[in-house]
Amino acid sequence: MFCFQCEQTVGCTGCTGNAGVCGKKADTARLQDELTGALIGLARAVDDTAAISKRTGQVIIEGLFTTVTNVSFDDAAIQNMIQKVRAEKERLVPDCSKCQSSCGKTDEYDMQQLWDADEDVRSLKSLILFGIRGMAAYAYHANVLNYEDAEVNRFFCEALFKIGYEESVEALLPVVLKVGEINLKCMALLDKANTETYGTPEPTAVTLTVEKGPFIVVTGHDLKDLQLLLEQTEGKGINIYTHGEMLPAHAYPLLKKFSHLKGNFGTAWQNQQKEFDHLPAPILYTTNCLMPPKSSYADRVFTTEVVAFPGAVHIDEKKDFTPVIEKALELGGYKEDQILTGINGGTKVTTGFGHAAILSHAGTVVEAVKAGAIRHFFLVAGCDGAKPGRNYYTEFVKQTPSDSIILTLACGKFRFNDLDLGEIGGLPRLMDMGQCNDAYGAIQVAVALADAFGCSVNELPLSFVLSWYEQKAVCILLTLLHLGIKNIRLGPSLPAFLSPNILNFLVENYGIAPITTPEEDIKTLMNHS
Ligand code: FSO
Ligand code: SF4
Repeated sequence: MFCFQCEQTVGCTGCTGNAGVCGKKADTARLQDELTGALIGLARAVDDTAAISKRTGQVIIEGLFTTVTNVSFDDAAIQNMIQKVRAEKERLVPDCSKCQSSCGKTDEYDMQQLWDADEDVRSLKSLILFGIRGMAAYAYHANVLNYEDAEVNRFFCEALFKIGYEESVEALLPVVLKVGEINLKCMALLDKANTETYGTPEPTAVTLTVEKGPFIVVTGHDLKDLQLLLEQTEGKGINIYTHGEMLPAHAYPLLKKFSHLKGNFGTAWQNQQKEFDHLPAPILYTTNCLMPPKSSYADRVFTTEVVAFPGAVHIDEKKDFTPVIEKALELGGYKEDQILTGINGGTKVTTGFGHAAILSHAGTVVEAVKAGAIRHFFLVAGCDGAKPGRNYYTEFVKQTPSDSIILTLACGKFRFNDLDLGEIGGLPRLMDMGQCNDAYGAIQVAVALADAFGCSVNELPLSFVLSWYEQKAVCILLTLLHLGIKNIRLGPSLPAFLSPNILNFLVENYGIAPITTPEEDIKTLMNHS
């Protein structure tokens, strides 16, 4: 096997051998390559991307999402997905499979060609592929709420086609940046889908205490699954707790009205094997990040949508959560209330500072900057992971000066979101904007501030300090580059799929740099603007 799509890849070069660090087996990795090759074949069969049908778009989105890190470990599910892709191609070009003198134009792509390509071409194609994999997750969540964008769907096809066709750095570079451009549209679509369906997020305090009695933990990003589970558990004496990237759900008016949506359990994804050990409750995974379950809780793991693990009960599209509900009642939960804490000992966290909430205080913020009460903004955001170097982000936040504001989003925030950093002018210094896709909101805030000060985003006293782990972080990074954002700090290590030349290009054109130490980076970043 060969896979180097996430941050924890072996030796910062690539997972090979029998299994990856994430627990993905060699056979699964090979099937994921086969699926990607089949998707390229499908994209080749769409002879007019302008006319890509909703059905083809959905198959491509589902197929790409299946290959994101920590989503599907189930070979049978991936094989089914490959068949679905092949069937869709057959529907589009039924004559190709019968052709005696095949021209090869709609052939599936052999991913080995990509892994063996010239290192700069491989680097750019990887950026495109991993970027659209991350973007597919966002498009998928929007789709389940009945929102879709024809331009986004067309681009998945165009990008897949280019991965299987273009061979020059010059032709691939603009496609890389276009992933960022289209991902901005895709995140905007999901923002619209979430807020039009569930209301505008409101700042909300969320307890980390788990009450006694039966409960269910819901993790991942899919708000629709949470909504359906809340409806099906209402009045059954079962409480619901969010986990990981589901935490921001507490801020949506239509979800917070359910009184049995009680609080948040646990911290970021990489702690799940410890935190779920002997948990007296089932866990429903709606997206990544799923780690291979330990035997002490494997019987409580339930998956849905594209998430799958061999042996775990999968809730299909009928969305009957009865097996999860029965498991919660059988396990019974804790006998007494459990006052749990975050990583730094806090007993509650806050979320819901989306772009609308922050921009409703835009006047106060602008005045505070003009009066010198706010000297700097830091967006400390992105994914968490297991590497020890990630303590940097906790230390960074702790060391930021008291006249700075920290905006955060995604699962990396669990390293510091239970800290009380005080307030500036009635606004908390630490504001959680939501899930990773709410990077869209952070961009809206940055653009609005730049407008208010009559300058560019790069001229604002604003710095981006990002942590990455998997492919959604890749598409968000590409969006920031597409917007021309400079001097991003990225860690805990740089992606293995950036070749030295491509990295140089990013350094020279965007000033992107690896994190160093909190002291050094705070000093440098505050001097930049
Ligand atoms: Fe984290 Fe996992 Fe949202 Fe990712 S839970 S690592 S970038 O899936 O998606 O932040
Ligand atoms: Fe390795 Fe990451 Fe690929 Fe898993 S997803 S095999 S950890 S590079």
